[in-house]
Amino acid sequence: MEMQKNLVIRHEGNPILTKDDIPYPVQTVHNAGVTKFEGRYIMLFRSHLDTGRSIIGIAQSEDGFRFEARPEPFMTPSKEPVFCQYEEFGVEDPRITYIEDAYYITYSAYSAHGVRIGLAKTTDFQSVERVAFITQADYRNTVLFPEKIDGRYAKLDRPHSDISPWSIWISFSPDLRHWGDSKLVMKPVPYHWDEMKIGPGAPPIRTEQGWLNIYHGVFPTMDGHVYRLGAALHNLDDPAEILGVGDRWILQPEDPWEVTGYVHNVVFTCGAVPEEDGTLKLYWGGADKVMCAGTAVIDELVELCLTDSRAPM
Ligand code: BMA
Repeated sequence: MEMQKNLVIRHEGNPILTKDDIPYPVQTVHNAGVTKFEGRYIMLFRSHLDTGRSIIGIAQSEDGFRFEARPEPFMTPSKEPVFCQYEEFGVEDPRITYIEDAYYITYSAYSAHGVRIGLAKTTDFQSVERVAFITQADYRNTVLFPEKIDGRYAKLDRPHSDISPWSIWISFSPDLRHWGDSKLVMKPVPYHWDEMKIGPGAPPIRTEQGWLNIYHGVFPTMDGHVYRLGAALHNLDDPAEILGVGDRWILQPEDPWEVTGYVHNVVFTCGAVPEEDGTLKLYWGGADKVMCAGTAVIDELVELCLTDSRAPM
């Protein structure tokens, strides 16, 4: 059998950001959203405090690999009504999408009422404004498409369920606040690396063949759960239609800081940056403790989805 090519090439400087690089006390640096802003890379990263609750910090970089954290966090649980009521236990896993003229941040808001998704907005990465909660409880992993599709905004997310394995859904909105027309688009597959649950990872990336969705999938073992990353391709004009889901994972925990950490055996992405040369910078949290980066060729990920596919459900 031919050796399979690694689709994601790890950066030799991994981990690229750890708690030792943060100028205030944190226990972890992980699950970061990343985007380009005024020629630089901006990273919004999650950190556990020693209370076990999370906040979101900000770092910037010239090359996308060497990041410098700012002295203050970017988002901490809101003190303002109505937001304070749903963020008391922390803010987690930010994803950033540039739409029209602003950067939108979707994040998980934790409270005694469950986990739901908040939408915040910035134009300068100095100040940030909460817009609305865009789901009820219990939802996680919401990613926004970077443009309107057929006149509407679109998002993917992952509701919780007692009946079905946790799966990826799509919804649409006229204004980013009110969402509907929800539809299931992709489910875990039994006895497959993503059999237990799946969720969106990086915000979808436009390619000529479709929207590239880098998602996470979880496999249960006797030694706990293993989080890996995979790729799916959605129809450009009708993203509720999946054109293909790569049968094999594109990244699994292998480096020591992915295998051992705060939660072992986890690679978890909240962001990827497409470059003009057709490559992608992919960012992931290693073992819920450190930030890692790698590169991939976008066409190779698309090809995986189209030529080596498993059924979307
Ligand atoms: C998920 C989320 C992620 C985390 C992952 C692995 O359920 O809590 O934030 O990275 O588990 O622990």
